[in-house]
Amino acid sequence: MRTVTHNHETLDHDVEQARDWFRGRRNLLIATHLRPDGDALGSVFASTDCLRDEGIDCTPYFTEPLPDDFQNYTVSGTVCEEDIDLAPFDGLLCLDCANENRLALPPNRSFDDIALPCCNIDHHIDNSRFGHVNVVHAESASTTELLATMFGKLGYPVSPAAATSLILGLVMDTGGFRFNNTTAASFRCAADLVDGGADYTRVMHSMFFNEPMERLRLKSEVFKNLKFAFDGRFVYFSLTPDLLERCGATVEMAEDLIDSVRVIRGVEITCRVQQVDDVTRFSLRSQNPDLPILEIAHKLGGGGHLLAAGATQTSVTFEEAEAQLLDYVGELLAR
Ligand SMILES: [Mn+2]
Repeated sequence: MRTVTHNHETLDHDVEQARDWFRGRRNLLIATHLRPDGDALGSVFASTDCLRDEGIDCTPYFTEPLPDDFQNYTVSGTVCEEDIDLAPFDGLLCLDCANENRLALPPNRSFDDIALPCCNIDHHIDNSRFGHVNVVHAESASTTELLATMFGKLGYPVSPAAATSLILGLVMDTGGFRFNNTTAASFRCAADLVDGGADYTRVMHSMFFNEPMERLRLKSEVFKNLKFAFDGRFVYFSLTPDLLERCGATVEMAEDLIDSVRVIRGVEITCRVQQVDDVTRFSLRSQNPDLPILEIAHKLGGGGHLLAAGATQTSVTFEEAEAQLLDYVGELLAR
């Protein structure tokens, strides 16, 4: 299996570069993608814990309030929704973010004008390698799985709290080890993290047995209004502020609804079309490795993983978005 060997060698090389990069840093700003999910948050919190233990000051930075579900996982010194003085920092650590345009950075700052040495650690296959040092490994089910591997190779101890954050990311990006990005390495990683004191019970309870009634109401409305096409192989639904309001639900509650819909028998491709003001967000999933919906996301101007991707467009009506989507999905299914 030459590719596997090659990937391991590349990963070892990248991790060595990261080792040198961390050695030269005293004070890091840690950032992730906009609308952070469990993997993004788990990556930021675990890295903060771990790197602080290595004597590096760390400031986790977010541009928006953290989703309720994840409030209990935050670390001290987290900065949310505020401007921040960048002068003290000597490095920018970017986690779980495929390119510099998706980064949640301090207001009115672009990646270029921040101009800090940057280390980019991620598992998206289409990562643009925008850092000075890049540890990109698409075979990892989550960025936290990659971080766990990396911290192991670097010999950085992982505290129980950091292990909990790492398993949080792994659990969320694999949908509780259900999605087909789950590998033997994911299970080994999870087992090692539980050995290391990760609170798996707490993660599973807070993520899967703790649904607010408003979300279930929203789910039931979404299921009532699903649209099917191509003999049931494609299912999609729209989310509007109106619908959220009627259910008393928040945007964050709608985040993983697509994973409830993709379980329907016979469905191969799933899409959520979310409209807020002038912005339309597409979230796409495929159940079939031969139907890489990443291609559709790219056509819509977005990106992601082969079988889980998304895109954002402005100034399109739902009807236009729908027509475009049916076109692209039809082409993919016809292959
Ligand atoms: Mn991820």
